[in-house]
Amino acid sequence: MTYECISVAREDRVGIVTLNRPKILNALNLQLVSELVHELERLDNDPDIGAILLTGGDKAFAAGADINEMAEASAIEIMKRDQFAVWDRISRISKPIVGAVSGFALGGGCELMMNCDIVIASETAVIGQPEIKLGVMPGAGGTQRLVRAVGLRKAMEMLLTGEPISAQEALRCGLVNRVVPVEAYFREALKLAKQIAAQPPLAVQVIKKAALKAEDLPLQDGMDYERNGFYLLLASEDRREGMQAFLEKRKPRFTGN
Ligand code: CO8
Repeated sequence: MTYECISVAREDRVGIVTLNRPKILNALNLQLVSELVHELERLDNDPDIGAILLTGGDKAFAAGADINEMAEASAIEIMKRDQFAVWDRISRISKPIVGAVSGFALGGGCELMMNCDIVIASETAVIGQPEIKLGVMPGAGGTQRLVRAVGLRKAMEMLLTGEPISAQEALRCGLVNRVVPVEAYFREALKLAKQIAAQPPLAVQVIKKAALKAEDLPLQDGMDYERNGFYLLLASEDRREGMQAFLEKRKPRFTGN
């Protein structure tokens, strides 16, 4: 499939997806989201890929849903589009997604960033949920994921004022993992994605899934879930290889089995 709104590349075992509508600050139209989900699922099914890097441009990760596409549409038309059915598939990607975020990450852009498992931000990142200023509200997880990420009070302030926060503030409240100069954010994120992609693939996916369960499940249910994953990995060939390599003082060769 050829893409118009994203570009794709690959380095070692990392699939790199770049949002690519720079003139309009990577505003998320239906086509972009559909291409993005198609590519994420393709990478998820590719055994030669161990992690995904999702990025935009230096000026904008994504400035939100494409307002041109929403401005004239009726509520019923938007409901019938059921665009969230596609969107929700992003949260079912089983491989880790590292976000490399610079410039504007607003509205749907912030929601997309929150779908990343780890985020490296540039010092220039501006992050927020400005929907209230348009007379609407977040629709792709903004109220739910932001509260979980930064806590109720901080999220409430961001959601009700619509004012964005800086990269440093996002770091303080746990919304991003690391803030680096704009020249370095992509490189840092790629380095991290490569490090994860070199880990045993089964363990990576089972750990990601279990960690995400912590947001939904009561503690004991989460512990039970974790334990099942633990036993499952004990049955893997990579577990045998990992432990054998440790005992033989050599580098392990993981196969994903
Ligand atoms: N939609 C459409 N076009 C946009 C968007 C957008 N979200 N953001 C920027 N653009 C366009 C501008 O219209 C402008 O186009 P043109 O050159 O033709 O005039 C171009 O991008 C450059 O933008 P600016 O000239 O405004 O650049 P500035 O640096 O002056 O300002 C801002 C940058 C502050 C980011 C400003 O553009 C802005 O406020 N943008 C809108 C941000 C916003 O409100 N986002 C939330 C949208 S609603 C939403 O996301 C709901 C999510 C629901 C779920 C979505 C699932 C996909």
